[in-house]
Amino acid sequence: MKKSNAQRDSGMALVVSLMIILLLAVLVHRFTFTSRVQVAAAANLRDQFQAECMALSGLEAAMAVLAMDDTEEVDHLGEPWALFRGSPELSLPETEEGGFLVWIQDENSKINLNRIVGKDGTTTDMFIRRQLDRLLSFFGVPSDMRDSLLDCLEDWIDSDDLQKLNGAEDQYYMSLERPYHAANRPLRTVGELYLVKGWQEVLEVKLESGVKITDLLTVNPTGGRINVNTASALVLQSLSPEIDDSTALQVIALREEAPLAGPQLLPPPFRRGGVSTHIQFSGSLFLIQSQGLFRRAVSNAQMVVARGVQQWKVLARRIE
Ligand SMILES: [Ca+2]
Ligand SMILES: [Ca+2]
Repeated sequence: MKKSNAQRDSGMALVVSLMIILLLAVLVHRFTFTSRVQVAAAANLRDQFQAECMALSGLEAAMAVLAMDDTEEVDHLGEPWALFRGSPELSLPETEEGGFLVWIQDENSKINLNRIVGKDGTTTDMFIRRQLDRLLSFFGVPSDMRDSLLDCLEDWIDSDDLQKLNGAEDQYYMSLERPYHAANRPLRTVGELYLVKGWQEVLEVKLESGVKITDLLTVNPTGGRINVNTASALVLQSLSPEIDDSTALQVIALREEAPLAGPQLLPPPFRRGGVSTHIQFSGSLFLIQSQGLFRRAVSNAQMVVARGVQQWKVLARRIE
């Protein structure tokens, strides 16, 4: 039996209506989805902003704790700045309040990499070179490789383009698959060592204690002296081949009894020529690391501050 025209038309109308409804349903769904994504993105952005504010608050709180330190001639690990951790009780994820975790480190507890090259930009500071050489040996780097790593480090920092015996200048770096220039200036971050020939491997070495070599190095302008009240046993040992691990532990036991204010109580190797002019008993530069947390958002901030006359000076500040 043939369908009448009217029946055919109403069938078509039904199909068209269904298609329109389907199209509308798809559009509404898309619109709702986009709105939901936008709402979630806005919430994430808000949480991230809150986390950043928390990280910045951490820096300010740390500055306040440092400013309370009224013994600038002695800085040790029992002082409030060294023990300050921020507000860990508030830092649990999913809390409305959020919080910040803070670590303050004395940069004079670390070896200053940039000091291996003198202020003139070309000469070698043999004390720092030997100190770095010993530190590398503690991380299991063999002698010939240490020579090469230190030559490459000097070439990277020194202003000239003259390659040392085992070093590397532009000639090497520009021949790489992804070429780049030697910096020919002081390092700006410890992480820059990854660009220096041969260093990547040693940067990834972790001692049993969990310590990495980068934990013991700085590029901040400390002046190069080591604070014996805050330096780790490895950094103390790096000062001289005469300081073995038992001598370093002896110093740590001494300073735990009472902070050291001068060289009088230190074992003899610390009081000899070269070493005595490379140690101090306080910190001049401090690194503040702050982690802000809000719900699931995390933000990291860093600040380097120098102790000046009656006030602290901010040398660098970075938020990630
Ligand atoms: Ca102090
Ligand atoms: Ca150079």
